[in-house]
Amino acid sequence: MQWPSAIPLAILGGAAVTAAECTVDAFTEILKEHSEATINLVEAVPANGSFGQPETDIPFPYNATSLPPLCAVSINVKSSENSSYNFGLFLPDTTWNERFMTTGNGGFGGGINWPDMGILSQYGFATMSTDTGHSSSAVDGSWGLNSESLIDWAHRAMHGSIVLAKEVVGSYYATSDGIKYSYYAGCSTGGRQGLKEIQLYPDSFDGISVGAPAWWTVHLAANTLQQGLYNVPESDPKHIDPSLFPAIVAEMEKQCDPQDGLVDGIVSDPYGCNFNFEALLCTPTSDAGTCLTPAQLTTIYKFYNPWIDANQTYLFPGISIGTDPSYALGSVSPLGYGLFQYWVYNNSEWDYTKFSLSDVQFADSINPGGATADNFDLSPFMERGGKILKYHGDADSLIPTGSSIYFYKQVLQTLVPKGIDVSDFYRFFLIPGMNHCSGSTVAPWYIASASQSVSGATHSVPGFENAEYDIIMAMMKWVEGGEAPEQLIATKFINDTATLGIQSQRPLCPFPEQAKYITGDPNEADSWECKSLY
Ligand SMILES: *[C@@H]1O[C@H](CO)[C@@H](O)[C@H](O)[C@H]1NC(C)=O
Ligand SMILES: *[C@@H]1O[C@H](CO)[C@@H](O)[C@H](O)[C@H]1NC(C)=O
Ligand SMILES: *[C@@H]1O[C@H](CO)[C@@H](O)[C@H](O)[C@H]1NC(C)=O
Ligand SMILES: *[C@@H]1O[C@H](CO)[C@@H](O)[C@H](O)[C@H]1NC(C)=O
Ligand SMILES: *[C@@H]1O[C@H](CO)[C@@H](O)[C@H](O)[C@H]1NC(C)=O
Ligand SMILES: *[C@@H]1O[C@H](CO)[C@@H](O)[C@H](O)[C@H]1NC(C)=O
Ligand SMILES: [Ca+2]
Repeated sequence: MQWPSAIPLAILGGAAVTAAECTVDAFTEILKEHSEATINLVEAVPANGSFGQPETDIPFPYNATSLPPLCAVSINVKSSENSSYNFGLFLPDTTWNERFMTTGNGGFGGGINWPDMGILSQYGFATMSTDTGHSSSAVDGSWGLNSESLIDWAHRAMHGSIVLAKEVVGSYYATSDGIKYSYYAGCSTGGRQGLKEIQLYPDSFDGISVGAPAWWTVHLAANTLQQGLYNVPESDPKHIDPSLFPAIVAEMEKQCDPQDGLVDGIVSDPYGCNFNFEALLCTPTSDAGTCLTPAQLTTIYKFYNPWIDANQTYLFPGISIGTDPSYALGSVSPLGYGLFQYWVYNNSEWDYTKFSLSDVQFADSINPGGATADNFDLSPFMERGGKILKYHGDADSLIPTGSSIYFYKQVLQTLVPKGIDVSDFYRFFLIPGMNHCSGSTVAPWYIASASQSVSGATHSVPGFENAEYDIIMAMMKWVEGGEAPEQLIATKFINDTATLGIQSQRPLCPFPEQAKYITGDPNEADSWECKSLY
């Protein structure tokens, strides 16, 4: 099947389908065999309508807007004696594209991701998101004192929601062949959820798009805690006041921006940059407030290098060079110690200042909820024809970019010896300059993935609604058309507002290739080429 490089949206929308009524009665009938399931709500949303639960949905306290006409549904499912989870569905009316799309969550948050569902429903997908079995903000892990809720968050709510949602979607629409393709798009915890699902249940999806996956649950939290502890107490000579952070980033940009071949305000090759840390040291003539003492430099060394503990135990990669340390060094985050307090020691008073390697080893032995997505043998997913598109911002201050590189290399080490060409089903794109899941002041970052949005657009990349620019469409083209993406083009709109026009576009290349500037206007994608550096 030959796919045009621009897939008209009309191809994505299927033939007009008819659907059941958007009423509680209709869904009661659909769910009649499921005593574990209860209907929370069924609401018909008109064209250009808005839907959400802003008063109660803690991580997503705003509505999906500009919606196509659809049926919004929420269902509660009992998962054990002591736990239940909810999932939401957006079921587009006649614009259904005969495909199913699941999206994910962020941090430790519990809530249905109506906003991302809304964006994805614009393509015509029947979309689903689960609250993962609890209601909380992204940094609150206290609900994990209930071990059943922990299992729900780790994988049970996601899988149970997928299975039941597919059944509901199949019954709701009167088509003979049901759901044609099933997809997933999520970032951060959403990235972990997608990887975990295909590791446990390779048949759930035909394709997944996962960003900045928080896949190494225990080590990620341990590292977040460890990084915060590098910079406390404030009385310690090693402490770096946040007012010094801009000077640190500036020195990294000064040295590493040019080393990638183009001075453009973007450190595009943080791993290839030979950064001279000692340039940060104060000299007798330095301006105070722009440089570091030797004690402070050790903090910066630790932060930007892998965490390797006693007996050469590799714990986690460091933050990539050029990344703003404000998030991870600026405070000790509950995303770090919360896991230990509530999920490992079941003690909200556990003193995280005494944290050490033995705590990580104990947490590893518990593996709370079974959340960690570390089964690197992805061959069952490959064998059923599944495709993975993964991406990670090179300036991610929340989840070190290196953890995605580490995962990719672990998959290679598992599958290459079996004679598998990993690029046949798994491609991984670093996004230079992008922070966690989205955003950069100068770099092109927008690829219309989950957890990304720009103002002035309902979905996709306005003016470029095709598989070269839009990761959702790239995934569909790979799965349905058999054509793998050789690159993706990221976009930076002026002020991240689509209606203001394009500031710059640039290719993202499958790891370990990198985009190198060739000639012409650096803001134009075709002035760049993907090159293999290794
Ligand atoms: C859609 O709704 C918004 C907000 O209610 C409104 O400003 C806009 O004019 C509507 N657009 C159309 C095409 O009806
Ligand atoms: C959000 O959607 C809900 C459900 O349709 C609606 O009741 C509410 O008015 C909306 N809120 C806003 C701010 O649009
Ligand atoms: C679940 O509830 C039962 C009965 O209330 C209780 O005995 C048990 O300890 C609870 N389990 C958990 C993990 O909370
Ligand atoms: C390091 O290895 C030694 C020898 O096997 C062992 O006794 C020690 O407990 C290890 N240290 C840690 C922190 O795991
Ligand atoms: C905390 O509870 C979990 C079950 O939720 C259990 O696996 C773990 O061993 C407990 N931790 C301690 C220190 O007792
Ligand atoms: C973009 O935002 C900046 C800062 O808010 C503002 O000064 C500038 O006028 C905006 N540009 C456009 C084209 O709106
Ligand atoms: Ca550069």
